Amino acid sequence: SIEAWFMDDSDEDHRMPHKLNPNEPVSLKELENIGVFYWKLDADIYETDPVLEKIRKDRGYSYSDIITIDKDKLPNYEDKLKMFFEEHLHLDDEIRYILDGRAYFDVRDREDRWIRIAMTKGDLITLPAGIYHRFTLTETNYTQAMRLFVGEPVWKAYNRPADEFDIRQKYATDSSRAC
Ligand code: KMT
Ligand code: NI
Repeated sequence: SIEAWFMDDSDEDHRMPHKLNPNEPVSLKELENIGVFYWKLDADIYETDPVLEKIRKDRGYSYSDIITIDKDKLPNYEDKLKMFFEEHLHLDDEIRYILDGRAYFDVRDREDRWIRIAMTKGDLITLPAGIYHRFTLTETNYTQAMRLFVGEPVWKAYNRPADEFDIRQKYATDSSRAC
């Protein structure tokens, strides 16, 4: 299953785990309560996987591409990673499927604490529109991820503060989620 935890306050290298001491794990249920959903798939067969096909069909994820985040392969690697690690939100869900390597997605909980989600090969995650989050590589400095989207992709990120958007208000007040 997925591993997630509350982060410490240290400013040291953000590619380190940043667990509290003692560790305070966050369960899948707690992630669901803030609108984050997760599947474990077989990334070795992503091109023909019927389970992935079904998720895509059920949820309307018509668009996909693959991003390789590697110093030698990604144009403007440093700038992009810097952007990804700025706390931001999107007006649509962020859907990522890790095909190789490792990554951290950090999301804010209701009390504005950072939760770090450790993603490895085969992990598919959806972050709801309007949630504040950020992304970083781990100490292994490499990942390859499928980016999914409903319809034409919109990559625009709004750095915090971005509370004026309806989708942010909707996310923040959504009563379908537990308190
Ligand atoms: C985002 O908006 O946070 C990202 O696209 C993260 C990098 S994609 C693996
Ligand atoms: Ni994002």
